[in-house]
Amino acid sequence: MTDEPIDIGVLGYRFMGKAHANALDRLPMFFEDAPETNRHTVIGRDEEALADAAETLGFEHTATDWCEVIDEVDAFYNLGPNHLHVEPSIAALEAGTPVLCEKPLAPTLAGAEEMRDAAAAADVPAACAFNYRFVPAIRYAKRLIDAGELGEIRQVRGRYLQDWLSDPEAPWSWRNDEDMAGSGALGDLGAHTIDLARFLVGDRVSEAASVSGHRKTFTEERPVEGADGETRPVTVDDAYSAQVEYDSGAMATFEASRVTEGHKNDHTIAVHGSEGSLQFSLERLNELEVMTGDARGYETVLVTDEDDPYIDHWWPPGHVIGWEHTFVHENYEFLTSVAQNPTNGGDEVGGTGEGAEFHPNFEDAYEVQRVLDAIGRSDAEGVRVNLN
Ligand code: SOE
Repeated sequence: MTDEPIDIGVLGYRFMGKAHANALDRLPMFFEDAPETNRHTVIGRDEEALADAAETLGFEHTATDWCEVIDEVDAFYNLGPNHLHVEPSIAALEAGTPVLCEKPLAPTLAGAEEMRDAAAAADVPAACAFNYRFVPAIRYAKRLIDAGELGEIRQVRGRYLQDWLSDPEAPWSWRNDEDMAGSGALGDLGAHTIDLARFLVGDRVSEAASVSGHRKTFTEERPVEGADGETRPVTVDDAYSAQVEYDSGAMATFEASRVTEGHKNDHTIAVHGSEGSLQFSLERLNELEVMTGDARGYETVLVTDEDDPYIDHWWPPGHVIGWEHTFVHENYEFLTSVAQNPTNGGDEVGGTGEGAEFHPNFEDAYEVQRVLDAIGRSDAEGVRVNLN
């Protein structure tokens, strides 16, 4: 592992910028073996806002052109809107700079394919930030599934429900625009669930073989904030639902919505096998509901023991952790893979968690994007889409 601090350049400084900067701040305090990092440059368009962000988030420099940064830093974090994922990430990889890109990988399948190919050619870590893989209870669930505790996997049910677009007067943003976002609830939220299902049961059910999907836009126009009376069209879905059949014959149902009254950040996934079931809800992220063996119902397992994934890094066992910790774990794994990469002076052995090869990588995220794309096509064409 290289001893030099990893210089990080970050494109974007709002929600995800803060989540990752917070993670970088926590790492040396709680993860003693995490590589040292240096918040080098924050990139954006508005110089005044950038200066504020640099101060608040602890970056040394600001830049308005990502082209000038990708070669200067040891890791490039692409936290911009989805339409900015493709070109800067590929350019960074071509410059030999490891990339951590927010999800979904790209607005379109073609963009995701280009990114996957660039990552395959680059030989440096290329990570997609599906942060829910780093919830301790999710990793605990994967251990149970991998150990065969649920038997043969038959069904997965996943939903991600929010309500922040429920009000038709909620302002328009890039997340409502197909060119910038690619899709709505489908890519923004559904990508998380489809990735999580793949993470949990992918080794047992393989990839999605066929998909049918449905998307719906309930509010066609939204007001532009600060522009009296002006509206812009909503060109993405407010909600989607889908049915997936995996190569193994296992089936999944997925849904997400940004207009579900009464649900704030309700990401729930359940896995049912021939010998047991488990279910997880993000709103109770320290818990896992498990039913195995001869049990006649679910047992609530509090995943806060010192043997549970990542828990020994935090507080004395039994103390709960939160949403922001998923970003700390994700950064820990990604930065370890960067430090261990031979092209960065690392030795490619040892490591923590997943080891030197970081997952979810661009290949994983491309597989998710194939499912997103198939759901979109199924809805547009009114047919079931085969993926094999
Ligand atoms: C959307 O509301 C959003 O912020 C997503 O973009 C994130 O990926 C999700 O984790 C929380 O909700």
